[in-house]
Amino acid sequence: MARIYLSLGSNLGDRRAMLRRACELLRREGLHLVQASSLYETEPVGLTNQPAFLNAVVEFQSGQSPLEVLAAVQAVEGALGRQRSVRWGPRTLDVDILLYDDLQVDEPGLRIPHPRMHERRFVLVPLLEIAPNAAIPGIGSARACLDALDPQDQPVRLAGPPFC
Ligand code: GSY
Repeated sequence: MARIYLSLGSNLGDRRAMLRRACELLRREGLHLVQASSLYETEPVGLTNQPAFLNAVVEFQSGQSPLEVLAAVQAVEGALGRQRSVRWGPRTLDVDILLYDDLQVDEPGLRIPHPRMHERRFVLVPLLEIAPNAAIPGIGSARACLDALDPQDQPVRLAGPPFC
C-alpha cells in the first residue's frame, strides 16, 4: 500500500461542502482515508483577483499506481463539476497529487511530487499539520520549505482537524 497525500482546494460555490464531498468520493474510488488536516481559508496564489480558497490536505493509503490515482482524482474533479475557463482562475474543485510514498514521477500529465508544492503555503501548512516530518523527494524537508517562505498571507484555520 502506498501513502498518498492530496491537496484539495475550492473557491467557487459551497467550498466547504465541495471539499467534504471530494473526500467522500475519493474514498469511493478506492482510496483509504488515513487522516485529514484542518480546513483553511487562504488567499489566492497566482491570479490574485479571485475569491479566497478553502484548502486542506488528506492522507490516503492505496494499492493503486500513480496513474490510477490520477484517474481517480480526475473522476472526482469531473463528478464535482470542475470548471476552469482561466488557467490559475477560480474552480469548484482542484485536487493535486502532492506525494506518493517517496516516488518521483515525471510523465505527460503527471508530476510527483507536485512541482510547486514546496512554494505554496496553502499546501505546506495543512500538510505539516498531519505529517510534521514530511519530506519532498528531490527538494528536502517540507518544514524547511515553509520556513523559507515570506511570512505573509497566513492560512486561517476554519474547522478541524479533521475537516472530513
Ligand atoms: O493549485 C491549486 C489551485 N490554486 C489555489 C489554491 O488551491 N489555493 C490558493 N490559495 N491559491 C491557489 N491558486 C491556485 S491556481
